[in-house]
Amino acid sequence: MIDLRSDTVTRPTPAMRRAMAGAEVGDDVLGDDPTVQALERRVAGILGKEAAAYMPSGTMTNQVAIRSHTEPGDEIILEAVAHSYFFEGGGPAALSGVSCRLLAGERGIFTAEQVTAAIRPRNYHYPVSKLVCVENTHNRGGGSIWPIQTIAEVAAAAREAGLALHMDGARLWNASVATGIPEREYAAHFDSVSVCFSKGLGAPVGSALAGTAAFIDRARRFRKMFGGGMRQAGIIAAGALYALENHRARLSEDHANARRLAEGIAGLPGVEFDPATVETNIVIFRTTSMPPAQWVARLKAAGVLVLAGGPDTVRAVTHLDVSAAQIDEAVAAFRRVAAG
Ligand code: TLP
Repeated sequence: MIDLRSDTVTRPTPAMRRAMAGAEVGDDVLGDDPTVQALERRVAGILGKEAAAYMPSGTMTNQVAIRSHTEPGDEIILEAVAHSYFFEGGGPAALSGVSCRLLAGERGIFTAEQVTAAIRPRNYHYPVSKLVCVENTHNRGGGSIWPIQTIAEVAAAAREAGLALHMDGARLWNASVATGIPEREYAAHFDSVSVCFSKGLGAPVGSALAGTAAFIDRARRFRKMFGGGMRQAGIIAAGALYALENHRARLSEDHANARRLAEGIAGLPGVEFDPATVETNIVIFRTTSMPPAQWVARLKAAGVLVLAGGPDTVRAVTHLDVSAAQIDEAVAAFRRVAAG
């Protein structure tokens, strides 16, 4: 099976497993796991932030960030199909008691004007606008990369009104590798940034939230409250640290493979999308010949796993466990399925 469902499906490499097996550990809730601490320092350094906290998932880093920036009754501004709103189980309402003001983005990207228009006037009839969230790369936008200029404009609009900014950088690594813009340059526009080790980087578990020391101190309280205080977490943090040092630059191979897939399947009967929109490792196409579930089932029978992304879309994601040769096999399977 060629598994293109997500870049979350990767398995730790033998070298990563060795790093994990040999990791020094302590009790991280008591603050003495040296490997977790090394990972947190390294992430904070890469992102140019004072501090970082390791957490079990990207969902938790986003939800802890939202909770740490807000109080119940506040409002956050984010894109209509942002992961934090669309795919995190209603977390903002349940865990932070905030309402979500949704902006319609273009492949997940919105403008400063949209932010300004969405910010509530200071009047006690309204919720208090507190936070703007940006997802870079944008998952449902097809792995789209936010132009740094647009980020700067959105940040300026938010700051002018006294709002904080959070970046869901689950795939920030992909954006940086694709553009050559260092992670810290993107991060400089945000008060907090979450990054994932368990997607393109290929570690088995974990994400980190970065920000000022005071912000991360507050976030650690909510991490504990949400059940994310882990004990000998150095075992998994070692995999994350290994992934960070060894699997970042190679993301360009995943991007090349995504383009190879996109060019191979664009124009097939029933497949509609512009392959030029594929900027990183996510390929999303509209299905016109049969419903997405049928594409998924037929591709599976042909040896390729993908996910239905919406009422008329299918998603394929490249990652370190898929080679260029397997992409060619996947394209051949797509051709067979498209031909009926
Ligand atoms: N995305 C997963 C699914 O949940 C859809 C995937 O397969 O792409 N932010 C972004 C932008 C994400 O894409 C994801 C996961 C998360 C946060 C959450 O990360 P986890 O799965 O670690 O909670």
